Amino acid sequence: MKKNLLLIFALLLLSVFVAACGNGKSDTAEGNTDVASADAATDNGETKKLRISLGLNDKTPLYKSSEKFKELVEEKTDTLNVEIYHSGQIADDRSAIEMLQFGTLEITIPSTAPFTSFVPEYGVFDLPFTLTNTDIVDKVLQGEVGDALAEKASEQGVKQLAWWENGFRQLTNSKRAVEKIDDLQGLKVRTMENDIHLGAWKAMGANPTPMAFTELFTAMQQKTVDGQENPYPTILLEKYPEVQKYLTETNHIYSPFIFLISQKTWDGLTEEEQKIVESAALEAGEHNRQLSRETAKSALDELKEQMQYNKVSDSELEKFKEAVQPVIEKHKGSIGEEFVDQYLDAIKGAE
Ligand code: KDG
Repeated sequence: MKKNLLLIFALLLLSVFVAACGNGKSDTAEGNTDVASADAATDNGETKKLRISLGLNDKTPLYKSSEKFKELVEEKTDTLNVEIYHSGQIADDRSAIEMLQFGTLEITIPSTAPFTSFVPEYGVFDLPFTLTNTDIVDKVLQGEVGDALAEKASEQGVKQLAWWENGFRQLTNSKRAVEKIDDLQGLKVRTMENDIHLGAWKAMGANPTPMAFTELFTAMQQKTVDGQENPYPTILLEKYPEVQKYLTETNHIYSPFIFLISQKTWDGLTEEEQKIVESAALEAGEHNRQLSRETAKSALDELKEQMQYNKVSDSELEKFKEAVQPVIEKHKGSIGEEFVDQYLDAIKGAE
């Protein structure tokens, strides 16, 4: 009898001990980290952990430039430890941005499109056919418009440290070649979670569906969507030719990536650490733009071997531009008339 009581007591003690330790996993409402988010910011009291959440995989210029950022930071200080999580392992773009606001994640580098839910002014980049080449892009982003946007980001509890590059977006689909605007009729195109993209593809006759990047490949594989639009490096390196047959060069939008750090994380860094992190984000951004542009060229050559490629003629593209004009007019209001005019003037000034 005494033995049984002792056994029950030992089992009770064990169950209490296990419950107190937890499983080390923490599922935040927004994301899924395999480190307890409570102490994620510090490794062991001496170093601060900077986790970077990316939507793209570890073959892309975005990931390789994040490795460059890690190298630049860790060669300058041993008080910061950078960890890179790719393919949406921690969260999709919008959830990652919310985690930065809460301070449960340190860094994310999304396209600007999902960020417009937080700062509408970033929607200028979603106005189709406005940015037309990388020289103009660099002048606009490194000028007043770029600075004004970074300033607005800080009102949302995140700090934009640098402009990186996603690139000029192109269309792919599994149904048919898109030579003219009529070929878009009824095509189920996935768009980023952004009303301007949605409105633009509707205006061109497609049947668009907004979707997080993390769900895109499966949606194409299961034919829930016919197509999507992304820059050449993403199309190639995320293996879209496995599930898409047609590639159409449209250059309909230029997407920047924005290097965002949680304001809470930023405020927890020393002045010296802030200098190191900011200069690393800027230097890795220069590396990223160069790598992105080189990769876009080589990726197109490879994609032409794997997909049926066509470029929409300039005359036909005029019909695409005409179709989206009302969408641009409509969203001047949601973005802010004055800021859109400042953006369009900056483009004219850079031409
Ligand atoms: O990490 C960035 C991606 O999550 C995403 O922003 C890429 O352009 C993109 C898309 O189509 O969602």
